[in-house]
Amino acid sequence: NGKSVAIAITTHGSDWYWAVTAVMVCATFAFMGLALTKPRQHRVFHYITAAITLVASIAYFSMGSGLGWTPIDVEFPRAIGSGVAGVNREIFYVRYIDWFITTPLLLLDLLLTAALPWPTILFVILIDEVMIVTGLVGALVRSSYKWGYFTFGCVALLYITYVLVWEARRHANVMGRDIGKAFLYCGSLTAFLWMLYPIAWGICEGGNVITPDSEAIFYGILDLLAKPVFGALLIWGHRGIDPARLGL
Ligand code: RET
Repeated sequence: NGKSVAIAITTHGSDWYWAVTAVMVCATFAFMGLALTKPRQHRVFHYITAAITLVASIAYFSMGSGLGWTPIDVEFPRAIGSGVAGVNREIFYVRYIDWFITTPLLLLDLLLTAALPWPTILFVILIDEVMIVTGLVGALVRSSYKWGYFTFGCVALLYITYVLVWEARRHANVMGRDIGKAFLYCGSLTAFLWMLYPIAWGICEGGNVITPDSEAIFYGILDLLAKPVFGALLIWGHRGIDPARLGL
């Protein structure tokens, strides 16, 4: 845009992004392999969970390849030459394409486990899409309006967290002891991890406080816990649960 003088991009991030890609690919094969050991009527959670790590594999493949990002002028130039107008930051918009597909699938995994009625599931997923899109737009905006988008996203996350820790948890407990337990583990992990994403956003895309290298580590660890580790825990939790009991 003529006034850009420098771009803060990852310098060591690529190797780490490739390592996460490898884990996501392995997890996808593992979840699909486990699906094949079950009768077809018992595979729904394997399929959803494998789709999540498959999409993440492609997002991480993109970031490892140095793709899926765009330079955005930062509100507070900090990473390089503090006070220099027009300093850019590497914003990985591909994360949000990943999250737009995978966060509804993660919620589907959880809310189907709790056997919530489908209109409730649909509404929670639509609010989740609001959260991801406001995060993307906020990340692409330079001015302080970005914090307005961020606030909308945080309100959406508060609603999702309320459904997970209250409505869905209670519903899962009514469905049976084993279902309640599976939900408690996976729902608690999700409620905790998802609250760390806006913190990461605030110090990366938002406030430009930490470098894109540190961002790679922060989001990478969160994504490994929120997708492959969550997925393994969910599939393990379903080992003795017949999907027919959940109306599936
Ligand atoms: C944003 C910024 C706007 C405010 C909030 C956010 C929350 C994002 C979350 C993302 C979860 C991603 C997952 C990915 C899978 O691995 C969009 C960062 C609240 C909760 C679980």
